[in-house]
Amino acid sequence: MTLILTTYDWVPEFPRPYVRDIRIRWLLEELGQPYQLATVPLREKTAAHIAMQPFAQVPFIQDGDTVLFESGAILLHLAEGTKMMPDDLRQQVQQWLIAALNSVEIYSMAWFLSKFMDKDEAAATRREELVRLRFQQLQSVLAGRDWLTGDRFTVADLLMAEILRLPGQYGLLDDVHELAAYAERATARPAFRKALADQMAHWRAADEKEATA
Ligand SMILES: N[C@@H](CCC(=O)N[C@@H](CS)C(=O)NCC(=O)O)C(=O)O
Repeated sequence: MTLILTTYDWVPEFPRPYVRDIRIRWLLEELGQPYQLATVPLREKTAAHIAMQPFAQVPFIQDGDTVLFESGAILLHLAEGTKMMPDDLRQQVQQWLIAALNSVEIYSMAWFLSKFMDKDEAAATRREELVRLRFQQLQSVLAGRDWLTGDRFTVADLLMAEILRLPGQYGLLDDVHELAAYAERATARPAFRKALADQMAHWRAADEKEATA
C-alpha cells in the first residue's frame, strides 16, 4: 500500500521551502520509497484534518493502518529497520533526533518567532545568543566526524541539518564554519535536492490552480 504524505494545499511564499513535509519527503527519497501526496486546506481547518493532526498542522502520514503526525515521530517510524537508523546505532540516532528537536530547534524557533512574528528585537537578540551557543556546542560534537553518530549519515543528521536551514539562511551559521559545512554536506545530497524540487513544484502547481480558480 502506498504511503500517503499530507501537506497543505497552498502556503504563502515565505515558508514554502521550510514546510515540514520537506523532512518526510527527504527521508522517503533517501529510502527510495514511493509516496503519494495529499493536501489539506491551509485556510480552513476541517474536522477531518484535526482528526489526523490534533493541532491542525502538517505534516502527517498514513502508512497502511498507521496514521502519524509530528515530523520527528514520522521520521522515527519510517527510518526503523533501514540504513537511516542502523541497528547498532539505534539509541544514538534516537537520542540525536530528539536532541535536534528539543535541544536545538526549540531555541531556533524561539529566536525565529521573536524576530519575525513578534518583531521584538530585544527578545530576538537574547534568543539569538542561545541559538549561537547551541551551534557552538553542536560544532564541538562534530569535531573529527562527518555525522552526529560517526561516519554514517542517519535520520538524525537529516533532521538536524533540516533544522539548521532556517537559522542558516539568516546568517546564524556564519561563524561556525564546520557546522555550516556539515549542514551543506547534508543538503547537497541528491535526496534532499529532489525533495526540495518536488516540494517547490507542489507550491508552484498550487499557485497555478489558484490563478485559474
Ligand atoms: N511539531 C510539529 C510542528 C508542525 C508545524 O509547525 N507545522 C507547520 C508547517 S511547517 C504548520 O502546520 N503551521 C500552520 C499552523 O500551525 O497552523 C511537527 O514537527 O510536525
